[in-house]
Amino acid sequence: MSEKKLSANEYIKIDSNYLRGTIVEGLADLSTGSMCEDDQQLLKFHGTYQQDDRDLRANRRKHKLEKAYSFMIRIRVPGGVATPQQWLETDRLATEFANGTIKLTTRQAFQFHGIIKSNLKRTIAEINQVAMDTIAACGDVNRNVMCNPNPYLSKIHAQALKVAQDISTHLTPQTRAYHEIWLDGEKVESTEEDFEPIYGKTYLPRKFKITVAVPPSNDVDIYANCLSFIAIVEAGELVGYNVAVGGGMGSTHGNEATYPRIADVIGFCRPDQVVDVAEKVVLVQRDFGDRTDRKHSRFKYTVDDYGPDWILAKLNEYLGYELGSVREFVFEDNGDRYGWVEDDNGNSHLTLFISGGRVLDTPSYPMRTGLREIAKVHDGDFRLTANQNLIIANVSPANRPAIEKLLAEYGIKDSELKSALRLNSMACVALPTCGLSLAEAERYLPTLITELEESLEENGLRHDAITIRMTGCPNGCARPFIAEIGFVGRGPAAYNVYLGGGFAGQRLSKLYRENLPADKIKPLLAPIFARYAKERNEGERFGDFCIRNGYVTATVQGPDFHKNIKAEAFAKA
Ligand code: SRM
Ligand code: SF4
Repeated sequence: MSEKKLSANEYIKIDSNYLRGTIVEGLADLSTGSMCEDDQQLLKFHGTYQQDDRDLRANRRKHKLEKAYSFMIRIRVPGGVATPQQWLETDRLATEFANGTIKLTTRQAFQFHGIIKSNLKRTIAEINQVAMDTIAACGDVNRNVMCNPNPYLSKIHAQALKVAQDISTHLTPQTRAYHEIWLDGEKVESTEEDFEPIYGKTYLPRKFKITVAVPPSNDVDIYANCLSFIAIVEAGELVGYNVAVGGGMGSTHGNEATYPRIADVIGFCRPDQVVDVAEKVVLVQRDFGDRTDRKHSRFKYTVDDYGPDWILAKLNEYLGYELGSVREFVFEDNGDRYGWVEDDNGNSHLTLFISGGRVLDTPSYPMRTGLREIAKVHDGDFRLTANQNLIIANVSPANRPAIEKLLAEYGIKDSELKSALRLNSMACVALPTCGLSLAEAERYLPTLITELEESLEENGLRHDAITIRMTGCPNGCARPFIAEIGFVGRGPAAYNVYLGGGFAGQRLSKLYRENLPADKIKPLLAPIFARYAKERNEGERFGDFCIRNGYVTATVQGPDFHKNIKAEAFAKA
């Protein structure tokens, strides 16, 4: 591997002087709305992506205009916890600089879309003024660390959140470039003055993702992450964490060397070892990840190339001590628990379904305004979930009537009004901002679910939770390959359909139909829903039912993923 030429991004990083590149000069050039190619790559490390409005592309081309360039900004929110003040500022910035919406992402972060170049610096600076930041929200570094977002429900959750925040802080890049470029920090004159103690000059081969989960909830989808810590509770006390490595979703149509992968649980560590373990796993990937081919550089491929046993041995060597044996744990689901719950302290928490994670006002549903008014009086905090939903958390008994009044006033409806299928749905951004999307997702899944709800109603399945996820391409940003029903965009209004994922996100789904036109989805699934209603075993989940009845077979993990699933799909078509 070392003989092969490094990928182009490696040289961009080496030459960037710790992520500076020519970003400052590029921002100053207002003759174009875009940045040069190399700086676009570096900007990701600073938490922003150059995009263009794909709905406007054809028209602008016709009129010989530059693409409608703008920037997406991702705000890191470790563990997904934000104060009411941070919510209000995010809301203000969405109006002032972005497209008037706030996107809650599948990794518990905020995103803005539609920021023009001349507003980029000011927006990032103002995000930092409310103690949030965007560094390492994207790029070849550790990303937003996810954590089960209900810490006040028990002391275990609070400990897990603390661990997630500690990992996040420890793995945040140290380069002063971020402060220099966006916050007018003091300029560093020579490379020697800057230093990345963990990452080094070339950072990681590719993005790296970490979660902390508290069973029985797998809402952070540990099996889809590079590294996860699974809290182990014995006799009511947190005794440590199982360590899982090598999960990931991204793949590319037609490139069978790329595939989604479920993480392996390889060991156990004490709470005080977690940050060290996280660092050393990152170092193993830094040193052994493939830097020659970005399609093969995620940690999941390092784990497959060397094998989980080798990874464990190397990790133990880097740690200087050995991980313990895996302890028992059970995950029951990977969804959110909707509605109000009360904790031991008498505070309440309300989980709200946010379709596609998009917080916006429509003429019939002024949700964003309602949440803004709630933030003005809220004495607790807001929690973003890994399912793109929102928890109004830690509402004191005294304040709950005021919050309830505002919820009613703005029609922020109870989740009970929605089908269990919808409440267990996720869609990635896709069109019009994502440059990689091949089909709609966020803008189409709600309509498709309305169609599917008709057959669920006919079969008495309205209250049966089934996980359903859609992405506009196989990068898998809404983790479709572990949903019970997954749709992955192939082209305009055409999707690969996957079935058989595990309800707790513990098993990959399998390809059931390839390149299916969107209008054929309901006719395809309606008969399966009908059989499921009649023939399922007691408590049997939809994904398990699909496997038991031969719609798909259970997944074979690893590099043969595509070969296996294709043979089956074609046999059935
Ligand atoms: Fe993602 C790239 C949006 C979670 C796998 N993802 C992108 C980009 C930045 C497109 C690009 O590179 O130009 C998308 C921006 C769209 C837009 O307009 O906003 C994008 N990803 C998202 C978000 C916003 C989806 C959402 O609707 O919530 C999620 C932001 C998470 C965050 O806050 O950090 C998001 N992306 C994920 C996840 C889920 C997760 O992390 O749990 C995955 C699958 C897990 C994984 O990483 O394996 C994911 N995104 C990818 C990939 C495939 C990586 C790979 O292994 O090949 C890409 C493409 C790439 O990196 O080259 C990608
Ligand atoms: Fe874009 Fe594909 Fe990710 Fe959806 S899955 S946001 S289309 S990269």
